[in-house]
Amino acid sequence: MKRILCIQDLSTVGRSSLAVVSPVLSVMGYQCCPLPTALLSTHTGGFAPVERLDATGFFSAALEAYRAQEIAFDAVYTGYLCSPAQAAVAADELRRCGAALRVTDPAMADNGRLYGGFGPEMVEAMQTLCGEADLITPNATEAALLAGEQPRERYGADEVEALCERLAGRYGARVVITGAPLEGGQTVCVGRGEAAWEHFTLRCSYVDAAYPGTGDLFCAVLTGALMRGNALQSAAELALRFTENAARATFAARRDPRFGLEFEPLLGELLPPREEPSWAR
Ligand code: PXL
Repeated sequence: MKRILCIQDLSTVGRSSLAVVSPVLSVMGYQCCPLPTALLSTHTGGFAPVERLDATGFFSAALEAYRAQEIAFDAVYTGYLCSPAQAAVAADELRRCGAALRVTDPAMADNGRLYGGFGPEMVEAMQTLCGEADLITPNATEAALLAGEQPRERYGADEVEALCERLAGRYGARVVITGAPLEGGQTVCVGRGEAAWEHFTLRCSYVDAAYPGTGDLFCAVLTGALMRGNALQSAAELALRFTENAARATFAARRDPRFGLEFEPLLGELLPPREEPSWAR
């Protein structure tokens, strides 16, 4: 069974980061090794007060412990990190790990703004981290920041594709930009693989609410699908449709958006394709 090291925070309430990524990767048939970089009572997208326990010392010591025992991972996946110092530890791990797939979800901003507590140093640290990854999955705001540009409210379809291209060139990585708002109201997910045939634009509809942790859900499904051997576009298609369905169901149920996407009833859709039992062959 493939083993995936997931480096991000554990926020108990609100469905983000490890609380989303662990169940998704487990149901997809992987051993998820959740390495918390911090413990939080909730994510920071709307709850207050937020209780936090920084675990920078712990998570870098845990990485040392794995190395000392030569515990290897098939993939290493980094998500929300609490500080530039944590991003530097994560970058060092990506550099040294030797995993076949290194995914960085540069979770630091959305809707044109950095998340609370982050400044330009966090953008710089994420830029360095992205330079060590094979795949990066910024939303439209993060994509602009990673390119050293001002986030914009709306893009033309060609402009998102060009932004994606600039990121692929700058970071030498495959890129999937999510949630890019187009002029005219549509939203797209744009991908750049290694070859031109891997380039794609997928369209989706958005519900009229914002759920923290949506990007985490998308990236977890994308990572799991890639590890099944899917091409970038079909992996992104699965991740997009799963996320879209979870958003629709959550919106229809009129949940408090701070609690995130109610994806649990849909998890069965992510089970690995079943092999026929030997007696049926
Ligand atoms: O990736 C979303 C996320 C993860 N973790 C924490 C957050 C957020 C978004 O607000 O606050 C702690």
